[in-house]
Amino acid sequence: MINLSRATYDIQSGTLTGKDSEIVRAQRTISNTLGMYANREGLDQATLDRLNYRVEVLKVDEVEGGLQFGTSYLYPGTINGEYFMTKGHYHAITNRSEFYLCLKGEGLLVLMDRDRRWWTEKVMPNSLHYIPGDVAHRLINTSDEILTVLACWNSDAGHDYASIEEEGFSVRYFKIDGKPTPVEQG
Ligand code: PAN
Ligand code: ZN
Repeated sequence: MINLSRATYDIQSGTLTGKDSEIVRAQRTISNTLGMYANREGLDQATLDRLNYRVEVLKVDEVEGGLQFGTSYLYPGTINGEYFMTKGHYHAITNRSEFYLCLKGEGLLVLMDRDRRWWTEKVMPNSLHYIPGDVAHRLINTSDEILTVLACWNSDAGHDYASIEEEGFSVRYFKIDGKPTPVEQG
């Protein structure tokens, strides 16, 4: 017997298609993510209502040995000069790793180890990024189009957002003279 696959994946657009019950879709507006930006002064309602990013993920059981697969769409823009970014996280099970593959757009993948040492990788169409365990990761969109990134990670990994909410990343990226510029944080 030949069965159909559980879902299809459009490698051009990142669109995941399958049963509604098997695909998790989530989105975050700027009002949901505002706390992570350095300067939150003077933002109007239209800015707060803008989409920061959205994700679609194929639902699988969160078991040891399982794999999760999904797409992140990070919108373009800045908040008082700081590029739109994802919240960023460590994995809750600290040794769990991940691949990112960029489909469209341009940006940076910010990585940070437990000693708060940071580095970045340039994200562009077809760039493939390996994120080792115990390394915090965040996408930054430095372009004028949506940054579309496929991700595959251990389904039991979990997301530790709290550490980043409390301590932040040790670098932020601002658009200064039109160019992505790192500003180190304490
Ligand atoms: C990605 C991220 C996705 C959204 O699938 O979850 O880009 O970013 P935040 O989770 O930081 O809000 C991933 O790294 N999964 O582990
Ligand atoms: Zn992750």
